[in-house]
Amino acid sequence: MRCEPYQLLPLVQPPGSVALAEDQAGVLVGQAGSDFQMQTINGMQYANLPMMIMKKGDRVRWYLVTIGFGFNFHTPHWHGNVILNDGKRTDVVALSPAQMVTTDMVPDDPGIWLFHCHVSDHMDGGMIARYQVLK
Ligand SMILES: [Cu+2]
Repeated sequence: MRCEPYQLLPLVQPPGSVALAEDQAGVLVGQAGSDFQMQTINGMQYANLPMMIMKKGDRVRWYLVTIGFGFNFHTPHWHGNVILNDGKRTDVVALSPAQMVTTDMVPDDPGIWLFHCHVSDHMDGGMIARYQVLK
């Protein structure tokens, strides 16, 4: 089964076509009073990051880091599989601004799964990717 990437939302426009300005918190927002914010994973939005592919039973190491402006707390979350983080088996971790987390996964559930930030505004802003576990 193959899943197509999410459709780009109308808010997403070619780079350079959106006028940006800093709000009071120093966050870059679209002008014209919108709450436009670009939230990315490795610079890509809305599941357009190239598919991250692994095999069932692989030892996968995830390097997570936050870089950016303003409110930069994130909660990366994996659908379908769990990670081992600080001795805890979980499917979500918390990242503070400029923090790095290294965590390990041995995927046991094949398929195409979402990997996204669980902060609602960040999901809305495009902080969504996919990964694939092959049998
Ligand atoms: Cu986030």
